[in-house]
This record gives sequence, C-alpha cells and structure tokens, in this order.
Amino acid sequence: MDNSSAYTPPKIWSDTKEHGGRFASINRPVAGPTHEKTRPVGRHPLQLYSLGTPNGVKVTVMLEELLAAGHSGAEYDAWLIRISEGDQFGSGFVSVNPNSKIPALMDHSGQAPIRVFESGAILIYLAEKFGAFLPADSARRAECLSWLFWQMGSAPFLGGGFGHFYAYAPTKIEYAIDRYAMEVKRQLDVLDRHLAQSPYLAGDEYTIADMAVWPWYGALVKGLLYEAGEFLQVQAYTHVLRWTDQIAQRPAVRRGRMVNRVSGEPSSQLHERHDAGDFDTRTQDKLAAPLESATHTRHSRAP
Ligand SMILES: N[C@@H](CCC(=O)N[C@@H](CS)C(=O)NCC(=O)O)C(=O)O
Repeated sequence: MDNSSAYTPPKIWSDTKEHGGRFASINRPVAGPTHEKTRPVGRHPLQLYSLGTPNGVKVTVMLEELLAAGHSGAEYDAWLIRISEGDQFGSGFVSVNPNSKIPALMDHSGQAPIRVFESGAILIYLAEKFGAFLPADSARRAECLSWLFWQMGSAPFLGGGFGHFYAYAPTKIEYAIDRYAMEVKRQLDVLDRHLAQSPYLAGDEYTIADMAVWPWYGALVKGLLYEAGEFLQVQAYTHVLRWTDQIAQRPAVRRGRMVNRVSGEPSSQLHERHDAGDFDTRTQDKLAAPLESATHTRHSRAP
C-alpha cells in the first residue's frame, strides 16, 4: 500500500480555505443561529419544520399514516426549510433544533409546547403519543426499536460516507469510496437477509422502523440515491426490493413523500402542507397554472 499523501494535517485544524463540494457554502465549524428569523406557527397542534429529504420523509409519512389510521390529532402544518439557503440557521428553527438539521417538530397540543428533534426521536414521540406503529408487546417493541436505531446509526455511513465521497466530494478518493461502498453493501445484505425471513422489519406489522429505513435504503435499491444503482449492483437485493415496492404502494406513503419536496415532477411537490386538501390543490403544477393563465387573461392576477 502507498502510504504517501498529498496532505499532511497541521498541528491545529483551522477553517481557512474553501473546501468545495456540495453543501460547502453552508458548512460551519460552530453551532447556533446565524440570523434572526421568527418560526411560523399554523393552526394545527403539530408544527413540522422540514424538507423532503429521506430524514424529512420519515416524519411526513408517519403523520400521513396516523391521519389515515383515524388519529385526527395528528393534523399538522409542514413548513419548508431550505437547507441549501441556510434556513436551518434561523433563530426560530434553532430554538426547535439546536443541531440545525431537519426535521424538527413542535407539539402545541398541551399546556406548554414540546419540541422534538432527531427523526428517530420524532417517530417514537408520535408513536407513543398516538399509540400506533410501535408494538406494545415487549419482544416486538424491542425488535422495532432495534431496527429503528439500526437505521439511525447506519445511514450516516450511507449519506455522510458513501454518498458524500461518491457523489458530492470535489475529488474522487478511491480509499474513501471503497471503504463506504463496502459498508453500504454490507448494510444492504443485513436488510436483505432479514427481509427474506420477515414481511416487515419488526415482523408481520408495518412500524416506525419501516418508516425510518424505507426512505434511505428503499430509495437506494431503486437507484434513486446518488445515481449509484449500477455501481452498487442494487438489483441483487431482491428482498429489500420486494419490501420497498410494497411500502411505496401505501397511499399515506405516497402523500408523505410529496410534502416539503422541492425536486422532481411539479405534481409531486407540495412545498408546504397546511390542510389535507393541499394535496389536491397546492402542488407545484397547480400553483403554476393560474400564473400561466394570468399572462393570457387581462384582468386575472396571481394568487
Ligand atoms: N440524525 C438527524 C440527521 C438530520 C440531517 O442530517 N438532516 C439534514 C438533511 S437530511 C440537514 O438538515 N442538513 C442541514 C445541515 O447539515 O446544515 C436526523 O435523523 O434527524
């Protein structure tokens, strides 16, 4: 092995140079807000501040599943946080999540508002609040929480490790790509062997563990993450694919993945959700339509 390196770390690291790569403009070595910005609050008990990334989708799927199961107390407003524009560093957002990452939730249903950050914590909070999607029986609950925490611990190797070095880093580093490709394929094999024996992650029942793992590893096996489907030969993980397709058919999942989404087909993007009817009336294709006709109709104006 060649031990030579173009870079010798100095004694003390300092943030003096332009690092390049996607997200370089928002990365900082310190925490806390960069600017004052009031947190908007809508009319529902639950206020979600998020973006339609895999971590954000976990929570919007859970909220839509709760509503579909008849838990009307799960009505929510979903506000858009554009992380590429630094919204996560506004003072209002930081007061909900001092870690400045989406998703973040405020529950205004009680006497004092409760904040919850970290997607896994939000899923457990909602599951316990509504008594849904987290088995009560201790063996099945343990299995569900084990897979939920597996996701929370594993996905940083997929996103921050593999995804970063394969797709986003300004230079391709063979050592880093090999290391994380190996780990991601191992993770996929863990899932594939388990799903060969079990319909869902925690057994026969669809739970918050599936909601946490699906947006990451489901997207990966469908070739939707980092354009890495061929590189990782994802079609080999047939049991993960079976489970992915099964979950994708759920109507609540279809709705949840539209919320706070800012890419893809305009009809699949619901930037903010404040009402169940918004899925029919406020997707980007519908919002664009009156603007287009306004250019042709003399007295019409944009909403
Ligand atoms: N462990 C956190 C991770 C959240 C996370 O990494 N969020 C990303 C988007 S998927 C983010 O907000 N990044 C903004 C930033 O790093 O400044 C969770 O699961 O909630």
